[in-house]
Amino acid sequence: MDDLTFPPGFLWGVSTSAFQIEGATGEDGRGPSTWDTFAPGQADVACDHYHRWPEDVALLTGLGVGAYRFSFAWPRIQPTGSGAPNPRGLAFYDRLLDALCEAGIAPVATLYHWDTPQPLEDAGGWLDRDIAYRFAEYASVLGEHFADRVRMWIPLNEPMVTTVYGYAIGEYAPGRTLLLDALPTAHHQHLAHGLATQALRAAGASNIGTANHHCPVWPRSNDQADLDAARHLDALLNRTFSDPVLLGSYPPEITPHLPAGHAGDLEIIAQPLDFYGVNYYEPQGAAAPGDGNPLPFELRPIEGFPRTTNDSAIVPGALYDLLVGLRDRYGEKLPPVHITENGASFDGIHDTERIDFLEAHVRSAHSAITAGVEVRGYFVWSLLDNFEWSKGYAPRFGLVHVDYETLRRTPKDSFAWYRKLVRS
Ligand code: GCO
Repeated sequence: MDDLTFPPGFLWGVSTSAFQIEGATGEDGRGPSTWDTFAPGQADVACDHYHRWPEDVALLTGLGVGAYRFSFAWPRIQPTGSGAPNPRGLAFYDRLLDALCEAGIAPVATLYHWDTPQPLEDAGGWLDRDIAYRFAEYASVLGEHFADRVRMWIPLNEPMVTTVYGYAIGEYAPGRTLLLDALPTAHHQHLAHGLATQALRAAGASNIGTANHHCPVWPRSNDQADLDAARHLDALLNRTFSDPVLLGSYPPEITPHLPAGHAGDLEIIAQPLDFYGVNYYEPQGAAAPGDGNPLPFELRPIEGFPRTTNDSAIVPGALYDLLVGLRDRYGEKLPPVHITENGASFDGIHDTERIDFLEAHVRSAHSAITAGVEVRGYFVWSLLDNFEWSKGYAPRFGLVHVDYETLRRTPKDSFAWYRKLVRS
């Protein structure tokens, strides 16, 4: 990759999330989350990061990254989702952040990566507007305690995935199958994002952005019916989650499904952002719906590309299209971009496929920079093999292999490759 030059100050990092790596789900006063309910016991140990974090910080140091994106577990900080913070929960992240700062690694904090405190879900979860106000209180707690050390803040990870996988099709916690009736959860997450951004700033935190999942939608053909279906799916997966925060509006395709009175919240939702975080994995195909389909589109697999062990199509060029597309759609309203997640699952320690995947995607991002998109950072998903949600531990996304019997960490070939890239 010696032929590529990145802008000065370009941030190279890696990402993880609390539920996927921490384990220790019953320790130090942590309360149950929706994922403990949805996948009982499955992440009780995970990578045991809760106890092995010093080793993991040493891995980050060895990797030489400038930044580490992690998430706070809401049920560690507020075991029931509201009220006074749990001191032992705060203390865990104090230890982690102090060690990162000492190692010269910028902490990039996600406030919510899907582990909703179960009592809040019992009260309606993201279907209930009240959760946005609970989230803002949680954000103030974190802002007041950690603003001195966290370098970049991301209120919610991938609200699209919570709405679609969590509430529309039930593949993720809390496992609801509401189809388009899930859309109020998008609005309440946006409101939570806006209120949390205000609360963080009021607590002295700066550098606040997003981590939105973007999934370029490819129509099956150029027939009008397929193009219309793709436009609908693109509204649902992408614009429903980027337009409100960047433009203060919703795409017309989805407004009939939003809560009454939602427009009054858009000013809070469209807080100015310091960066726009993009998570990219693969495009999604779409076609006109068949008879009896209650949705205005049908999902189609992307064909003709190699695939990861998690059955994702490998399409590096779509990252370029996505970045340039965001710039073209939002223009001046698009803040500087960070690629807050990109990665792939492959097996083995000698993971040439992962190196090829990452190299091709970094090149694609670089082409977008050359085309004038202000991309300021790139974060690999993930540091460690970890709990891949409904797929369990089979897909391996790490630069570091985890033996789930012994919890031993072994850097893969991709770790050495990334270290070299970061250093150069
Ligand atoms: C995400 C997810 C990660 C997944 C990763 C791989 O933010 O999409 O945060 O939790 O592990 O995407 O599927």
